[in-house]
Amino acid sequence: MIELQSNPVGWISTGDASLPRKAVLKLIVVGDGGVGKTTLIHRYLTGTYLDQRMTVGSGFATCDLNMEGVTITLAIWDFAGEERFRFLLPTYCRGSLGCILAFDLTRPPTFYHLDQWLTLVRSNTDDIPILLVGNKSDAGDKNSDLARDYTQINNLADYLETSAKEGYNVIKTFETIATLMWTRTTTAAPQSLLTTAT
Ligand SMILES: Nc1nc2c(ncn2[C@@H]2O[C@H](COP(=O)(O)OP(=O)(O)OP(=O)(O)O)[C@@H](O)[C@H]2O)c(=O)[nH]1
Ligand SMILES: [Mg+2]
Repeated sequence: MIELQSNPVGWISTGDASLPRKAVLKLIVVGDGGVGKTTLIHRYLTGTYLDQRMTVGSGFATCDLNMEGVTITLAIWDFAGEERFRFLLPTYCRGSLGCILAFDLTRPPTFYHLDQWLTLVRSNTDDIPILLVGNKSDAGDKNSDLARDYTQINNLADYLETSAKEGYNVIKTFETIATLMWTRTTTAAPQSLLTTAT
């Protein structure tokens, strides 16, 4: 359904004047330091694994997706997980339409810190879909039951286990959240959140 385009091809006409021809959807990626957020994004955008250094402040990347015949730009904001950057989060959340909330399957404390992240995201966004991701499935124990319970109790969109190292479920993760964001945007969000290219 969604096609990653490494070279954006400009306009795709939908034939429906009511739909924007190009939209920018802001996605935030949050979770404790070292859970693999930057590695996941890098894997998704390049298809390769690269050992990452700690993010300082935030990182930013975009890619174009084709959603129901409309080209959308996914603007991916990669937030540094280290505690000392936490004060930046409210600003960083502004205008976001979706969130990947990640923890590390090899480090249980990163799971127990999810509440803090959720509170921060929810108090600075407007009821956006949040996808829970347990990363490093190549190295950690599966934590499905606990994480699925957490997903349900906290009304999160879904839970996926990933390996940025091996590429497991990485494309699915970004496709899932992008689809949720697109659906939410076209059905509920104010049109002002869509940037129509001219
Ligand atoms: N085994 C394994 N290691 C991973 C995986 N994903 C990331 N890593 C490693 O985990 C370490 C941290 O990854 P980062 O992507 O820098 O983590 P981050 O969440 O962006 O961390 P901050 O920028 O500090 O918030 C790196 O050494 C990665 O190579 C994975 O799926 N499996
Ligand atoms: Mg990082």
